[in-house]
Amino acid sequence: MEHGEYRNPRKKRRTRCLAMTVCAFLVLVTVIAVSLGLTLSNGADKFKSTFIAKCEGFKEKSKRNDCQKIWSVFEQAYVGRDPCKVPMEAYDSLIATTAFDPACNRMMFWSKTKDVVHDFTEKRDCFVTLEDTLLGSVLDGLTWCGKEGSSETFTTGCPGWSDCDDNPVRSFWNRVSSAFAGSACGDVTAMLNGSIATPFSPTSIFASIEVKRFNSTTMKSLNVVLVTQDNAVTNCTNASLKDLQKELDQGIKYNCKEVTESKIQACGSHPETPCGACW
Ligand code: N1C
Repeated sequence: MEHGEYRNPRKKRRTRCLAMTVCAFLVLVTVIAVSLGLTLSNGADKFKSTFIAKCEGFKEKSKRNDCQKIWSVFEQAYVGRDPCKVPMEAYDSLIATTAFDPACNRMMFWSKTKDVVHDFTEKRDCFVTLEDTLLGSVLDGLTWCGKEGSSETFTTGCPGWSDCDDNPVRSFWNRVSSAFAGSACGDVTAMLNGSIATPFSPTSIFASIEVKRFNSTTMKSLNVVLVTQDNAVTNCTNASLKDLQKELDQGIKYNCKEVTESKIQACGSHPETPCGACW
């Protein structure tokens, strides 16, 4: 054996060991990247399939909805856009493709009382909230956004409610609430929270969008149910409720009644009592 061909076995082992480490590292990186990619795209696919499934499960008398069409009109509102630059008008065509069935005398609005209201409306089929309509029921509780230069829907990393005004979720609720309130007719009910200092809060969707859309040509009265705890904090003389009366279109009658939460719960558990007779 010539001198130059001599190999140090320890050096050889070290080289092999290094190669294996590099290899293992590369495999690990690939596995992480692939699974991250899958999780992200699964998130988006899952969002679309949730949307379609909820949409198809939504039962409307006499109507079958084209949920694929509704999905594609929906995603056009935010896909490929900066998630802080989606104004409420972006959902105009969505609203146009999914008109509300008017439910005169049974419409229920709310602010800061979501749980009490839905607990009640689930048990008794007396009132219709926005979550009982197709779009409201499909999108309640979901988060979504797009990204510039991408054709995907994202469900994580989206701007939060207060990060920017024109985010896809906030603009959606503003737009759909505006349409829902615009269709209000007859005697309308609103459940407000009597356990907070300002039940009619200017920053709420109820105050900033819905009340402004109430129209006396179709609406007869607004009946506020102020939901109180047994030790009431606020009553119907609350200053913010005076503002609510001032905001209302002349010609819409205003009523306010304090009702304890326990009474509303008891009401919900007696489905045999006629609607509305509970408070
Ligand atoms: O800001 P709010 O209440 O006054 O909005 C409530 C008001 C209701 O009358 C509904 O018609 O606006 C409509 N609405 C919804 O139906 C709705 N479902 C789920 C507004 N927001 C809705 N959400 C979510 O609740 C939404 O993502 C936002 O975060 C809250 C607003 O609730 P709020 O402040 O108690």
